[in-house]
Amino acid sequence: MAGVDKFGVIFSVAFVAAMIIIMATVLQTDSSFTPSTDSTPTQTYSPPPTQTYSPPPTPQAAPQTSSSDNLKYTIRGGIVDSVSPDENHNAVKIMMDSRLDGQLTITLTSDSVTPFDDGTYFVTVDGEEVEFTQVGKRLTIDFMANSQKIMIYGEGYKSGGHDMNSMGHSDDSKEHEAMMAADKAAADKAAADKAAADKAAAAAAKAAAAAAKAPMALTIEPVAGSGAPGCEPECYSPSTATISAGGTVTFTNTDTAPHTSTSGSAANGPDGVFDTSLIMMNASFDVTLSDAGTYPYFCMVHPWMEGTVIVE
Ligand SMILES: [Cu+2]
Repeated sequence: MAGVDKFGVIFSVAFVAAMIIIMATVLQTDSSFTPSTDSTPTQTYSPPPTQTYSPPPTPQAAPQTSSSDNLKYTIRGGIVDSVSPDENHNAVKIMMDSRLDGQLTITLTSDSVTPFDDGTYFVTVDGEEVEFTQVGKRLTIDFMANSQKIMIYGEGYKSGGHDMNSMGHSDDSKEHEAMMAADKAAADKAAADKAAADKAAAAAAKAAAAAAKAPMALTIEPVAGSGAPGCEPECYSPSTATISAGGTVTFTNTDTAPHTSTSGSAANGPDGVFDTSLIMMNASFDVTLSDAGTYPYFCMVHPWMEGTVIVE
């Protein structure tokens, strides 16, 4: 019942206000009006000529809504708390209290928000765009129960004079700023993406370099039959091997003949860096090389056997 009482009070206020206006204009002296608590809550604006439900706003209703700040409207399903210009948004703001699904019909004036170029407006109810019916400047807007705010957006505002144009431009520049900000964000993101890509590429290159880095250990063996000439220049396998500094080369003899791997060359003899001495079949000898460089070697037994170890 509290809700009904509240409505009743509001009806009373609206009623009395309407009557005062009527009395002022029509010089009626009847002061016996009492608020009708029987009005249904769906009909906020009760019968007085100030607000009618007849779709076409009749001329006789005009005097009661002649105020330039007071747009003419009718509503059912709720009550209007206020109708005010929202010049910052080139809109008319209607604050309302609705308990039921309802409908607001409002007639905009040349003093209120002006329509977009195509003569239409953009309407939201509680921030959601809604469909509406427009006949001339009269808009009929359906709303759901408990809706609180209807906004009617247009191109501009005439009531504010030329300030409204700059207001419009202000919005444009805000949009522009937003676009600039968006562009900058996109550019920043692109830069960040590129940086990330570069970083990934660098990491990949580093990984590739690491993968390409010479091993710390490898095995070299004489090819089968190298005990007789004819295997050159690849009598060792691999004949040129690369290891990392500090790495170890394991010379393994998989051939039937004994061989050596002796640093130096057949032509100039051993240089004294390393010498496996004679390695018998299935035996091996490890050589660790700490210093980067290119180390040629040969087989003391079979001088046609020559190879190279590269230390990186
Ligand atoms: Cu040999």
